[in-house]
Amino acid sequence: MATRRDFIRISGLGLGGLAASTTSYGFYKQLSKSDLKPSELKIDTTRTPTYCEVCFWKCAGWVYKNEEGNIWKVIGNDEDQHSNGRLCPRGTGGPGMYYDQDRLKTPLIRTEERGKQTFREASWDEALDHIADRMKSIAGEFGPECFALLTHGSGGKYFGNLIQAFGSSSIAAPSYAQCRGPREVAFQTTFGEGVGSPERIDIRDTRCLVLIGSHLGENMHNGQVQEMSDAIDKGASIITVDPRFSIAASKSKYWLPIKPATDIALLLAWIHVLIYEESYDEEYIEKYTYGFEQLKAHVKNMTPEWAYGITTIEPELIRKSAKEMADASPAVIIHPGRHVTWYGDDTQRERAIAILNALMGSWGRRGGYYVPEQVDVPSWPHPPYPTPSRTWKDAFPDQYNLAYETLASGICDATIPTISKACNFKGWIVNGTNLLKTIPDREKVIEAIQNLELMVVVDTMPMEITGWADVVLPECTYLERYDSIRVSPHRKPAVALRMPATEPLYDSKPAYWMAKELSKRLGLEDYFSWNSIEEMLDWQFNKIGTSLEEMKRIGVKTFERSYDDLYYYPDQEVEFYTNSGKIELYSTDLAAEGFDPIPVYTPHEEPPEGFYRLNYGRAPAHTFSRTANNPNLTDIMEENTVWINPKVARIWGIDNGQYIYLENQDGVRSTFPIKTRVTERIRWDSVFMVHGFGHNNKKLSRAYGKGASDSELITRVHTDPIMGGTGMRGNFVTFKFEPAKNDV
Ligand SMILES: Nc1nc2c(c(=O)[nH]1)N[C@H]1C(S)=C(S)[C@@H](COP(=O)(O)OP(=O)(O)OC[C@H]3O[C@@H](n4cnc5c(=O)[nH]c(N)nc54)[C@H](O)[C@@H]3O)O[C@H]1N2
Ligand SMILES: Nc1nc2c(c(=O)[nH]1)N[C@H]1C(S)=C(S)[C@@H](COP(=O)(O)OP(=O)(O)OC[C@H]3O[C@@H](n4cnc5c(=O)[nH]c(N)nc54)[C@H](O)[C@@H]3O)O[C@H]1N2
Ligand code: SF4
Ligand SMILES: [Mo]
Repeated sequence: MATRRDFIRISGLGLGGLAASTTSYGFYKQLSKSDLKPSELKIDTTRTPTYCEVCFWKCAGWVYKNEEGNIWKVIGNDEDQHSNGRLCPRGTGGPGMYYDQDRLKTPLIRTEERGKQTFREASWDEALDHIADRMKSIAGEFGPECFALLTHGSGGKYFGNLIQAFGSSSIAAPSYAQCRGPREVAFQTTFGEGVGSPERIDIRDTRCLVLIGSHLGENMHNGQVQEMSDAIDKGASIITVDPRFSIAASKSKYWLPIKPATDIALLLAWIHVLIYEESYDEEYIEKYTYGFEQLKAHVKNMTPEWAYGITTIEPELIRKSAKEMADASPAVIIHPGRHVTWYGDDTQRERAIAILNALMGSWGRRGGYYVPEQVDVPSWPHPPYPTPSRTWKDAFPDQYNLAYETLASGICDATIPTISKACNFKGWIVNGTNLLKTIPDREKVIEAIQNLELMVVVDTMPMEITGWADVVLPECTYLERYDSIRVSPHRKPAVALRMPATEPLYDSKPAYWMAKELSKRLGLEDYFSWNSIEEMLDWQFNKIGTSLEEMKRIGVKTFERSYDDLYYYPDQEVEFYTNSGKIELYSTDLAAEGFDPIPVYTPHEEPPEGFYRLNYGRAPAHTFSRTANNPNLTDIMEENTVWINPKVARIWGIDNGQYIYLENQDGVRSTFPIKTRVTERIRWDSVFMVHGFGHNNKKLSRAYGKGASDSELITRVHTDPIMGGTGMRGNFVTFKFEPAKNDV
């Protein structure tokens, strides 16, 4: 591997800026409007609207300042369908991002001094001139198509406009190939539409919610967690399929502690029971679906007894849980999940989930899947974007034809000349995504980075990815900036405004400002012809019947639906956007691409002797790696633990609370030790840890060395042949009691 770039620990740099207040606040309590005592706040007009950036649920809220004018707290906006006026603990702790004194404070440019690579502080003019010059000269040699944008989060919209104006359409978010891509493809090939975010599931009115892996309660996607708790209060039953006794499992009528990697067998057995016991929705199947007879023949022998041998779930439990769903139908949701890139056959597993929902007649029904609506906000007028002569897809001829979004991992592969021939990227703009922790196979990500002529990283914190950048641009936090309008689909169409509650600290700037400034230097100013962000937002709001002034007052505006069509009417004629115009139980798209048109169970590799499957997930107080240094959230949870079954702990002589190292099947040992949590809540064949910990940058003063990183142990990736999702749960670890030799 080339080693042109050294990882630079951002240290002692950019500390000259204004010092932030380090007051520590207790933000964990869920606050609602009624908690605010009037004496503590002068009047409502001191509040400014925002939507949260601590995760991608994007809850709308209000930011309050204290009497000194410092940010005091954020609470939910009562009008908002995502939050219903309440933020989750992470959103409540959001001001910690603003107050974090480890923030990036000034632009940085990589330079070489006496043979050692380092960053030097730069002015914005210098940094932006440098980027524009490099972009022009690299594009002159390789074409503008050799630039890609890797982005996650709101400010990415403006860099997206910039890179398209420049001449490239390669824009990718890790939320597709590393997260929900297989689910979207599975639902598109079945129902002709994806699930989207927030998911179009009517948990509020459901009578039975089936969670396959989805660990709501640890996964704190706000509106969903609230609706699940309301549904339970109203008597809905929960069925959880999870090798771990999750928070959701503890609220469930049935917990199915499945052997990991065998879910497709369980799903097929459920389909078998529903069809052969005739408890599916016959009318719905008759009217709306295509391929029922093929499906019926396909699952003929896939009995609960067959699945028992694979999944370890008792046949009786499979039958009882199937009956529970059927009794509730159509007000039943087999949850599609969100982070579904597990084993490489994920599109097929998600297809089985989609089919099960179709058999229950829950798509388009109250308590099942509703029909969402979204406001159509026009873009500020600009000249047409040039048509790129190549994209990331050229590196994968005849592959991943059903991937409707760009693969972040695909861009990575297409940056390494040995892997791809037709499309090599030479420049990346990376905005709001910590790729080294996010895209699996860290070594490969580094190899791709080493092949770049230019990597610009836009971030708020000195994360792993910033250490590999050529230029680092410090973005101000979501509490200090305007951003693109939030237009997520929901039961009712709605928009939300994010505006600055205060001036940016240090020399940080918003993404829209950076993109516009770069456009001037690249001769692309026609694409950013607004004079100010306020002008653009006001124009956009005017087009949909509101104004910036009104939005500043209300934060969220909810519109009525154009039609009363949240659910299908009885007997409604529906044309689905599939080849057959029907819900495809048998997928014609998959058949045409040479894949199984109906899901098939294939066994996955088992852990070798002395190894355990590495399972990972979320914790209520953290989001990925982005919150690991947040002063408010580290107060609640400062490190992750590794869950180990007591039987296994006994064999190894491991005590609860002891620090150990994990080593994977490829000999990669965790850089840092991790504390054990010996618990019956995990099956003996797996261990579990929360993603996002084990940071190795000393400049993250709270996160450095706290816990271990699942990402570094995920060196084996099982790529989904249908859409290129990166299956990450096929890695196995064993226990070690010493650090690796070359680590200190
Ligand atoms: N607090 C918090 N909430 C978040 C996030 C966060 O960072 N923090 N991130 C958000 C995002 S972007 C996403 S995508 C979601 C992810 O959240 P989900 O989509 O809910 O999670 P997954 O990672 O798919 O699933 C994790 C669960 O799957 C179980 N599991 C592991 N292997 C198997 C298996 O083989 N079969 C079955 N049935 N279960 C298995 C694990 O034990 C764990 O309980 O969370 C969202 N919500
Ligand atoms: N091993 C492993 N890999 C995973 C997952 C896993 O569970 N385990 N989960 C997968 C899933 S579901 C997802 S969705 C992805 C998530 O992947 P990412 O979104 O890349 O997750 P983070 O690690 O939070 O990285 C976010 C980066 O954005 C920066 N940031 C935060 N706020 C701002 C801001 O306002 N502006 C800018 N410019 N930057 C900001 C943070 O400092 C951080 O560097 O990861 C995927 N990859
Ligand atoms: S769910 Fe929590 S972290 Fe995510 S946007 Fe809402 S309040 Fe913020
Ligand atoms: Mo995700």
